[in-house]
Amino acid sequence: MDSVSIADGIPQNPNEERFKQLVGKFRTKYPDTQPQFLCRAPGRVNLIGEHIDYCGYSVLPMAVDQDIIAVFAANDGNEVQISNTDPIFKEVSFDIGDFSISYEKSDWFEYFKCGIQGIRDKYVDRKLKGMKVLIDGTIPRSAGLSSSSALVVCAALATTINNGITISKSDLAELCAECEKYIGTQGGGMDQAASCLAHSGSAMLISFNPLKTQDVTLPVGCAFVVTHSLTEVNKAATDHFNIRVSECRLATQILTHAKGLDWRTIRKPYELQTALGWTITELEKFAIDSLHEVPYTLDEVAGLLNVSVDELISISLKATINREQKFELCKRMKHVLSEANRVLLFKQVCDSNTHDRLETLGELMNQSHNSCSRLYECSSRELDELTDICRQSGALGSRLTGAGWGGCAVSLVRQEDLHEFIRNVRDKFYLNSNDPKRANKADQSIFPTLPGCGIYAVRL
Ligand code: NG1
Ligand code: MG
Repeated sequence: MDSVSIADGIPQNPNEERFKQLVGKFRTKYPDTQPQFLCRAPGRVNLIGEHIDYCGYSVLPMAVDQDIIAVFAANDGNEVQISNTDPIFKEVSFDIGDFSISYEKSDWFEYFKCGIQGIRDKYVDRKLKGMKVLIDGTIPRSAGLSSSSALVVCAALATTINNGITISKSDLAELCAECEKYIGTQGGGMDQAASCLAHSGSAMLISFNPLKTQDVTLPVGCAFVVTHSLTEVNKAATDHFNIRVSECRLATQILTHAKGLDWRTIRKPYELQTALGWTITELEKFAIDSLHEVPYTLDEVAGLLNVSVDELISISLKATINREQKFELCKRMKHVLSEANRVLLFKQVCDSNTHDRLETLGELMNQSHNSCSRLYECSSRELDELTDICRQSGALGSRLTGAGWGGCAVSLVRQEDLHEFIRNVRDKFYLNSNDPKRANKADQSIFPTLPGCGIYAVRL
């Protein structure tokens, strides 16, 4: 089992100075307590495969250097005390055996509670110890780079270490994918798997049912650049994300029923594809032939499945669903199934030796963005503008990354064009726009990124 190993002492690495400073800050914050451990969980940038992990399909992200770090020590009693090096995040304390998670406000520490809850769920018979924790994060928030999952993973990891629990990285990833749902978003498992299982130097193909990762070597000569659109969306506080998850589920259930299979148990496109023994493309064709372009009402879906609207809500949706909600089933399936194919093609091209590899990867990324924007409708005016500017500035491909509706884009750029690309995008999107916020944030909003490593822990 590939469990999380704990190194003795702060390792010599590019983070060494930051680690030492954090340990110093912990001592200032909690003067009576010796810091015992440090653990770290990275964010990720998704190169391709958007909004398909929760449909059961493989995705292709890589971990980034930006991360969440926790320095911590056991408490004598049950109390968990958490503070953050950034003073905008308020401190809290609660009882490790008795707390609730509120997703109405989605405060930063609610994600930390999710991680602890995941460990409580798995190790129900253990009495967990309290801890004093100092958190430091460098992942921009609500930017599609998985700051939320990094915090959940970091919390779950700290809780295992604080209680002497050994867990494999895959189990930790799966547990965190489940417990992040306590915050209210019905995500797949991409972010937690990337954070737990990444290897430095490689992107990764993540497949689900069961969770598996394969390292993907990116072609020599390409660079990936992340650019922030400087608009944010809090997925836990809006319903865009969960509506998309519901649309994929309802579409699957209608198609499943049309094939005479059990729509109550088959809820993800991948499960239907497997049950039918079809290829992705065969399912895509069937979906396009079967689903109409006009959005569906709850009444219509319930009628197609021969149940009442109330029954449909209790089987497939949340009780809080707005009954007037319209569901775009055809467009969403077209995106999911074409995107699932693009991920496999992207992997194949990375593994091949063709001379035009970079152009092909770029083209797949552009197609992915188009599909996210037009079919999945998870882009934004700013992200469309930013990705256009990136393409005009020399990117071979550019797309939104993460859930979308704001946040970051990722672009594929030839190594030799990198500096000029950054200069052009900086001028066009940030400095010469009419928005002073963009000019002020230009420097922190563009960064090239290499595939980073996954979680690790240090005994101090
Ligand atoms: P971000 O970008 O971190 O909000 C979300 C989901 C992923 C995946 C992507 C879209 C969570 C924790 N993360 O990521 O599982 O569905 O959107 O591809 O819900
Ligand atoms: Mg997130």
